[in-house]
Amino acid sequence: MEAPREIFLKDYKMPDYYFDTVDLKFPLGEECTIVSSKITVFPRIEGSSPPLVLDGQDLKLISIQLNGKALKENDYDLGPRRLTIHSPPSGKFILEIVNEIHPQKNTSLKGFYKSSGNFCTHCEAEGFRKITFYQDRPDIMAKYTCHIEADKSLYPVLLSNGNLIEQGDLENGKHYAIWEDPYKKPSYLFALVAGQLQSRDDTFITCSGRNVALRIWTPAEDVPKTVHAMYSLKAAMKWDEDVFGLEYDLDLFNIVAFPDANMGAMENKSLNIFNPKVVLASPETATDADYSAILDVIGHEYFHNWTGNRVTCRDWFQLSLKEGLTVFRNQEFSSDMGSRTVIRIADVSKLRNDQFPQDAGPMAHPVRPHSYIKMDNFYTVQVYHKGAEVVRMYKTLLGSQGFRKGMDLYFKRHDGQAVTCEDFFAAMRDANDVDFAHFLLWYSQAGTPIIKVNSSYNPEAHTFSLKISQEIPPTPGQPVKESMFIPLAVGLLDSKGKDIPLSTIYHGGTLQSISRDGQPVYTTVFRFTKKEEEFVFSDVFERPVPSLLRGYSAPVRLESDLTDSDLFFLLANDSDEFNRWEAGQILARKLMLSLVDDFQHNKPLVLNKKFMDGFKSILSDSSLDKEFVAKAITLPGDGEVMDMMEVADPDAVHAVRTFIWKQLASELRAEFLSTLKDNRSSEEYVFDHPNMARRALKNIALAYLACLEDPETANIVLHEYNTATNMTEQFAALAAISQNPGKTRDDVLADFYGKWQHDHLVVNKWFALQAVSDIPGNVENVKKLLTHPAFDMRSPNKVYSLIRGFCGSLVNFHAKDGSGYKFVGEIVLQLDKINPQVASQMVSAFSRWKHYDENRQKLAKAQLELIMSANGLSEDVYEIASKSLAV
Ligand code: B3K
Ligand code: ZN
Repeated sequence: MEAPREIFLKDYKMPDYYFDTVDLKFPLGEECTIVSSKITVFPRIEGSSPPLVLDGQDLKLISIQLNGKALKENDYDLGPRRLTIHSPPSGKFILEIVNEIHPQKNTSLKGFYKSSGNFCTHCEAEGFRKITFYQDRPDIMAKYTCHIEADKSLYPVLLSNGNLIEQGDLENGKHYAIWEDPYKKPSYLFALVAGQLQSRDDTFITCSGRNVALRIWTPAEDVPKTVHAMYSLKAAMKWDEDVFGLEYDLDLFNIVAFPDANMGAMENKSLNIFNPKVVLASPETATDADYSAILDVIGHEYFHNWTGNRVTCRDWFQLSLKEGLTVFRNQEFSSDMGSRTVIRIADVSKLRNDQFPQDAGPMAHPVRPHSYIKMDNFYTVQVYHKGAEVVRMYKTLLGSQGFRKGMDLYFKRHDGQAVTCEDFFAAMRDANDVDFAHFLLWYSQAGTPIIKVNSSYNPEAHTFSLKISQEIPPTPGQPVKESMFIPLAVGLLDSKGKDIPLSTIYHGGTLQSISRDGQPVYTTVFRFTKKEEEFVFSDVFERPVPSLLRGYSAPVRLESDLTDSDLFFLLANDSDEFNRWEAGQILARKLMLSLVDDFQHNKPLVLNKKFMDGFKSILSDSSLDKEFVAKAITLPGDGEVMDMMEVADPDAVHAVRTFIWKQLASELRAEFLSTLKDNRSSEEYVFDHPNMARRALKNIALAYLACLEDPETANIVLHEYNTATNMTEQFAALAAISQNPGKTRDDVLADFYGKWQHDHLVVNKWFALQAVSDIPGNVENVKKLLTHPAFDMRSPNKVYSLIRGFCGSLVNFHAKDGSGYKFVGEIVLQLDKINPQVASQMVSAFSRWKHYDENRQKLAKAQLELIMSANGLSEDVYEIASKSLAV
């Protein structure tokens, strides 16, 4: 094996050759597949003929021809990763290569593989090189045809990108299909699927009146579960036309649900391939969260057709150009289809629980990373979710119309091209004629900015001042940081809780008017760009309570001088619903951290009465949206709380959470019981916001009640489980029951498995629920589950449920005796032999080992060292483990 090689953004060079057309042939065999490719090649500089270097991995080369002439062995060099053709002809030429691959043996699920009897590809990133020799980089965009031949009874369905231009029968029970994609694309968007599949068919009429055939392919028995996916696809197609004026560009759009996949989904041109968990749903088997994820992910992959496929990335460092933008687009889509506030809350919670911790640890990297060993390790929350926040900031700064103008210009300039984050920035800037070059730092500087705000009111001058400072903590390779361009949305509340109309602001030596065209303005966006700045509102006639960072206008940590009573006031009154929730969360975070401190000093834990009253008033406020209430009475996640601690203490966080949870449940028992009663419904399952909100509120009440462990509530929860008519309520009741060890838990878990053992997706939920359990000593149960007949280490979904689930347990993954770390360390090494990409996701659980106490540091470090010393370690795991140890 070649030593792991780090690739740097600064080393980017334009390719020496471009490809124009690519014709591929796949006669699918039971032992192996012989891939033939015919590529039209032309040099970037006319007349030059430098060596042509092709990527290729795990391929057996059979032959190479240039312009119809076979190459001799000394005309080329074949290494484990590359094929170099020494002296290609100058000018345009035809390159033909034949090679052999073994999809049946490919357990990495990257490139071309076979699973559950069907063939499938996954090429992003750098996976096409496992299919054939190619310049496997996104700035090589070409037009493809794909000719597939296979046994007709075993593989009746043959799919690839673009349009089906020919199909027919061959001798010996075989058949063939030829697909042609009229759009140029990079190799990572190539796809091929062959197997026993059936489809749900529908049609979408585009805004220009074209009929697009829509097909969702699954094994026959799952077709009934694709109704919601089809609804989501049509909604996404319409939304992109309405909001961005983007129309689908072919007459066919295929989605395939393929059982074994490393990730959620893949946006291959006109042939999206999905993990079934984000396609298949029925009320009996999928939860509201699953339904929402399907809407989100179907939208995301569809939106890639423009943001990713028509305009793609120049190189992999630019990944956020397509991913950050497309996540932003699917967030907006889901917000328009449901509740904007609730979606925003969920997105910000994800940032705090997952993105902030990564940005503060050894794997911190900018939205546009500077280097990678294995690109697959950089499909991260930084690139996706912080990247989406960066796109959101353009919109906050430019307004909806300005943002749309920028998007229009981006497509006008770059359709059919492979471009960079600067190109996106330039389109936004030029379309709006604004100057904010400083904003580009968001792409290159890692770390979460800390913003401090101090306020003061001058009753004589009627001015209200906000003094703001920023600091960005050091991250690996970036010890010193520059100040960022931070859009800070601010409003002011009067003593009655109403928004104060904002008239003028004094900043940087000038007085600027805020009100526009005589219309009152209640929220203004500061452009905060220096280390320290002051913004002074005038005409403020009473001391206001400021509502800062409205809608979470920038991905920062905000520290302000707001008092607890200001926060309770905002919780009760802010017109910005997101900030109402936020005020409650700040209070909850403070409370949890102070109780953690008490716990660590062996002080008795006491729940602040004001907090409980605030909680109670939210719970009983019938004017509030029910899903908002459910979110508001949910405590900040473990990841978020631990991230705020100097030394993360899983035992203390677990003890405090359990304490608050139980206290609230017992003090508000009556309220939770009536919430439960008021939100039952015997109506059929409907996926819409009011019904989801009702179920969310009912389910959280149930979870609180279950922790009381008294016979009456235990019976109520069991009754909910037994009478539930949909998975959202059944699974919530199961989860509530499984908090408490004992016979009821065991019986209900067994009953649930008995009911659903035939349904893989439901069984995965059952694995995950047991894996994440904080019941002490659960590592033994999880070990047992590894041998359960339904578990399979080769299936990523099963590994994610059981192993990643286990890593989420404060008590058991972080067990003081090291049993959790040892267990996961061993699994990483086993998994690495099967599927390095999945293994590297599991090793990431150790990344923040330095954030824990000395004992845990020692135990986790030992596992990382053991992993590093293993023979034949994959580059994927090597990169995460070595970077984790390097801090
Ligand atoms: N672009 C794919 C991600 C591929 C993952 C590669 N390891 C799905 C998506 O983000 O849409
Ligand atoms: Zn994506």
